[in-house]
Amino acid sequence: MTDDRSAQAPSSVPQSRPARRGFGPRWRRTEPLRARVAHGAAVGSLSGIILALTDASFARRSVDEPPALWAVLLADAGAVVPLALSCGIVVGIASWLAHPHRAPTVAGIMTRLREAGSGRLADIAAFVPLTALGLFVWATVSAQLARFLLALEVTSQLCGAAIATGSLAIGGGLALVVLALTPPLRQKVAAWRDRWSRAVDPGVTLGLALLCIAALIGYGVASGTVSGEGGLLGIYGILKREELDLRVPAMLLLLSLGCYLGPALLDKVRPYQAMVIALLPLAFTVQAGRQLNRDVDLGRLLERSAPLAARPLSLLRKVTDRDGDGASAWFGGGDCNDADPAIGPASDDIPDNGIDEDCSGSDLLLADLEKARAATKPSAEPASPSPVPQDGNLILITIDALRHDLGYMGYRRDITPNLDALAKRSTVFERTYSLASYTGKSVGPMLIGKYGSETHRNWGHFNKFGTEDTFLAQRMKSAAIHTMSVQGHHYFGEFGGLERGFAELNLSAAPPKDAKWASDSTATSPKLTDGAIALLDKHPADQRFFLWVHYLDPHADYLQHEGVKSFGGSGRDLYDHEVVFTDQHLGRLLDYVEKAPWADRTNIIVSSDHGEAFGEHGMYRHGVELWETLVRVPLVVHVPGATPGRIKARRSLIDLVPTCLALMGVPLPDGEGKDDFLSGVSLLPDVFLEPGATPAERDILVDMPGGPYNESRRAFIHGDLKLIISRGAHKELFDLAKDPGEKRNLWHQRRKEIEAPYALFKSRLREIEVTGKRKH
Ligand SMILES: [Ca+2]
Ligand SMILES: [Ca+2]
Ligand SMILES: [Ca+2]
Repeated sequence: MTDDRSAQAPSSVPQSRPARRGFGPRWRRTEPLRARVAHGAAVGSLSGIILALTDASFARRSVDEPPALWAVLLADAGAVVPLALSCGIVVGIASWLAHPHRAPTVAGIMTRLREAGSGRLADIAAFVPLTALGLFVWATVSAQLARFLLALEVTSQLCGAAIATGSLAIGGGLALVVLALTPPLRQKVAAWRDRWSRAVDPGVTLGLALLCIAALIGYGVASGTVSGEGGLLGIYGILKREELDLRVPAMLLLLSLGCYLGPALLDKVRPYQAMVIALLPLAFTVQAGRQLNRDVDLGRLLERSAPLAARPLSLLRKVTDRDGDGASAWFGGGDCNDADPAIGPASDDIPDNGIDEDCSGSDLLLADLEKARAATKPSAEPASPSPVPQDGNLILITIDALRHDLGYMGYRRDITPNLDALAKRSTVFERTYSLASYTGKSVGPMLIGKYGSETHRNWGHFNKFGTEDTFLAQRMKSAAIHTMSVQGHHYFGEFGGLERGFAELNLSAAPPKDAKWASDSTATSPKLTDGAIALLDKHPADQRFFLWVHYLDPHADYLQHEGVKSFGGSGRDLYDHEVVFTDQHLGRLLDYVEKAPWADRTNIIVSSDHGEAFGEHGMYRHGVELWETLVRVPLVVHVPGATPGRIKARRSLIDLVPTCLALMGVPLPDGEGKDDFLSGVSLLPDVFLEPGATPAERDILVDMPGGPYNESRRAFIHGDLKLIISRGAHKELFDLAKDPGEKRNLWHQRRKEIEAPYALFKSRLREIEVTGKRKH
């Protein structure tokens, strides 16, 4: 008997020749690489269109009045097809290396598995499902171990080492268990063969094991909490988190799987035909290049809400930016002259030179600028404010991620009884804006008294600040005021400058210095209040003091606290529970202060560093954007002797430092020093506003410079118009009075109302550009 097939075939039949290329056995024909790549690319391209349909549906669902499906689909496909096509080519090459003879199919893979197990089928049928179950148990136990270790107050290196070691040990142990269980299961499988012949099929046993794993995960999702509590399988409860977005990994996985198994279906299609099928959908990309120029809002919709199209769209803009000014002339990039880097949407428009440098649609007019200048001339100083006690103290309380819509603002739940009581005897600023939408870009500028772009900072996500900038505590300390800081996180304690000027720093509530930063996994409010009371207890009685406490608990992760009112186990419900918890401990501090002998000369300010989103604009948590929910914060200013009141005019935390200095009688910088200036003004005229008088309207700037993980964002509010500028270039305009949800972009209709006021405001900023390696 011979296996020499070439000897049996006519010599003229080409497939009988030994293969010259490829890694396959020489006696079997190797499919040309170009054919597999062409087939993979065709499958990728076609899958891209199907995925774009899903992606476009996600994008449309995020807005109340979505554009037509076909319009979103066309633009989405334009961005997704090149990505899917590339994926098809890469997977095609990988599949050819793994299966050089023919494209893989599920049936083919199973056949190979059975062939490999020939004679040992029962072994394989027992080993394969046990391995799958073992991997599942390993992943589950390791995740639980990590959850347990991350909650401990140990350094992140120690924690990482413990997780790695524990996970390896668990893996080793489980491998032994799988090996030990294989022989008895093999015997069972062999015994079952008499009753059910397919029992020895590894495909069947693996399928049963996967079903079993799916059921266990399903049970874990149903029974676990969003923090992963609820027994071993409870860890899968974290899949219920609203902010967990698995859409992109799921779509990429499906795409890769399609590109891997799809080429077998195109067996009969010639490579050049497949290539035509692959390249034709790129017409969508060419089309999207123009379509997104006509409909800029559609581009913003894809950037913000299309999980898959956002990244390739940004890449397409980058590769089509010819003059390197950061803006493309295509895909809604907004560059009106892509041959001149001085002209682009991020440029400043020089007035009256006949050139529209910022590509807004018209040249800026000097007359409009003058009109804006005249409108912002400071009005006459209000009547001198009621005397602030000259022997006063100041307690500044900031609460991380605290939304503005609290109890005293009419929130439906009674979550801040203690803060509400303070608000009743204070001036409440109802519309206050933070300086950015996340801590690392908002707290520093707030305590320096300059906008983010004006600070001397590094290119960090959590900025460090140069010594050129003077912090509030430094100014207080120079005025012989005793300065104290109580913090639950090292960023505020000894990282980048926020500690400067504090004579006493209490970090007893903070986890270890290098514990993970992104989330807040331990409760700190009790220790923060204890720390603050301890410092106040022993502060020198003959010295005036400034105390800053930053509470952290409302920051994600949201935790459950025993004995505290509960509203539900996730999302806003759990956040509200954290706010109640924080308010209780804030209440303890306020009670202590009220009973202190110096209570009637102690000013108290409560505010926050940014808001928090719960699905508004499809966002959860904070950062990235500057929507109202992210940047509106509470501001309660209690000045003993001042009549309580409410200020509805918009205000910014840029005014915090001048207000604190005015309250404490510390002189403001004269503004003559190059770096020694403050960009805000004191809020005391509002605190001591005459009855019936109207507080002055002021423009608001929320200024979040770019960093390694965030693009630059700026919001400028003039009257009721809010201009949002993304990456210095893309502009959107919303009318907050008529459209508080910021849904309808009015840039093209009403840009002239805000262009000159913004140009004027920008010209007054003393910006410092900081760049660094962009991470994607
Ligand atoms: Ca350009
Ligand atoms: Ca111009
Ligand atoms: Ca212009």
